[in-house]
Amino acid sequence: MPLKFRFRTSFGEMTLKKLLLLELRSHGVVGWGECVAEEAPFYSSETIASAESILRGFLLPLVVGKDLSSPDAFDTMARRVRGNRMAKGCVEAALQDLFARAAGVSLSKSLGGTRAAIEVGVSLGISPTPEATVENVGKHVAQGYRRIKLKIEPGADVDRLAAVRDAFPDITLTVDANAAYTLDDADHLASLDAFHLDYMEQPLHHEDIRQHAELAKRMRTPICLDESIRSADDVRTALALGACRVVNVKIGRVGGHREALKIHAVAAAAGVPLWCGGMLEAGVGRAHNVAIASLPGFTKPGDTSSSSRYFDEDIVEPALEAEGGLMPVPAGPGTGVHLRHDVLARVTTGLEEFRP
Ligand code: NPQ
Ligand code: MG
Repeated sequence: MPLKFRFRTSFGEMTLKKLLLLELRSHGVVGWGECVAEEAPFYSSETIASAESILRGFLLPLVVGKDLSSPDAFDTMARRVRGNRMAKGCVEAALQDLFARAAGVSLSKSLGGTRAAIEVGVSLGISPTPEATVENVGKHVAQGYRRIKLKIEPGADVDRLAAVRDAFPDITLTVDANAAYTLDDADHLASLDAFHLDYMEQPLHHEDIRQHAELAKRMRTPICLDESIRSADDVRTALALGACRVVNVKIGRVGGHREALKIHAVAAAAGVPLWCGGMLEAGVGRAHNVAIASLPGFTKPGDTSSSSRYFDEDIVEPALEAEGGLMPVPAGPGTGVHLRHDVLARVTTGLEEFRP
């Protein structure tokens, strides 16, 4: 699906979002999952193609034609497959949706959600100039988003932040470096304390929790980990080392809803705030994000902004739209959204069917 704007991060720019959707059917009930891998292995080592291969060869055979008592049964079997969390998360998503629909309850409720609407922020790609950044921030502040996150990279940080803070002294502001800095940049990163950021997301290497703990000692701004957190155990490690004080939860990155719930429990016990990240999902993935973000531990605004910000047309109904920075949690069974098959047909480039 074409994106409405160029999204630039420290690892590149994108204009087209390729979707991998999974529909599972059982006894007349359907469930939908959206794999959050990208085409390129830049945010994560997984790609759409690698996920397809793992789904076909190893994960779908665990569910197609099988009698599962719950989505947890899949998670338990899928443990034999190492890594490939986005592929696993996609299957679990479809199962969670299917089981919730079969039970006639909303996915939010079946996961333990307590909110009727979630607070949302927005993630803004790197703009060419500080002036363009301020303009983009202003537009989204006017739309009511509860937190503005700026993507940053070396050479596009202090100037953008100074301009934005000057124009908007009181907004809740954060940055996300997608691992673009090193510990050698610690003094520079500490200088961003001046901008009173709510947190700084994933400044250092995606596999290095220890270095984030070193950096944390050298600045006041709390660190939020994204890429470095793949599991509840990673959260335990990060908290034990003092590497972060906030956690970004992405269902796909951690391998599914069940692992996200484990993180929710670890964070609750430690009093650590969570928020739900985003992967430029279309309506299926976005609806799963809304459901998980309705849990009580998700106390900071997430990246699940309005679908219309990204796409001219989404593949689901009702549209997932925020107003005044609040996005309603659909109350219907499962994710509470259904597929717009006409829109889907227009963007579909391939279809594969698996039967027992
Ligand atoms: C993040 N997302 O929090 C990610 C990174 C990201 C909304 O900032 C295609 C698919 C391109 C997923 C670029 C946001 C992407 C992508 C960036 C995810 O770090
Ligand atoms: Mg991030």
